[in-house]
Amino acid sequence: MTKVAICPGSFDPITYGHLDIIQRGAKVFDHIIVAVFNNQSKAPLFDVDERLALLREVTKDMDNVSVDSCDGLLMDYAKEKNAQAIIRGLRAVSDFEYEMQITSMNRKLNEEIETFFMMTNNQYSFLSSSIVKEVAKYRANISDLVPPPVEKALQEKF
Ligand code: COD
Repeated sequence: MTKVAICPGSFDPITYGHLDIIQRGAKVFDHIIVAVFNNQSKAPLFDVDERLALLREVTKDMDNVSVDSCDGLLMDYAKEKNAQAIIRGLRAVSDFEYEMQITSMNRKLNEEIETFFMMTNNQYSFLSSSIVKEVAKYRANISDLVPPPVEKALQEKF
């Protein structure tokens, strides 16, 4: 059976921290679907189409990774795609509480689909889309934080 995992997130925009989780997940699962959701608690800088375009660009050489977007519930989407798993990244203890909450709710919605957590690569443990946007606004060098197309897109936004 093909093992499919969904890597859900806001990806506003994708960083090297996200990319690291996607690449590592792609070594374990047959197929990874990177799914862009609008997180209601965050006001996005990039619209969904812009985020999708950046994700497609930076994952274009990964044969078993595809990119998609969804408006609804993650668990409904995972079922529709016949996915067996959700992949999430963990950076610090502060991520744990939030992840624990959404994973418990997701399991209540569909207990067939497992959530797998991957610890961040140490070099990206401080990295988040929010921090990248914050420093990009002040024209700081972000070339080691995001792939070149994302760096360019951020420069154009600010
Ligand atoms: N290193 C490792 N992992 C990282 C790093 C890093 N530096 N930065 C981010 N990550 C991980 C995050 O921990 C997360 O696992 C993933 O990458 C995506 O991160 P974000 O910040 O882009 O995405 P979130 O946390 O905003 O995504 C939240 C969802 C959109 C997944 C959530 O809101 C959702 O599931 N929405 C759909 C509606 C739904 O089903 N709601 C019910 C859930 S209770």
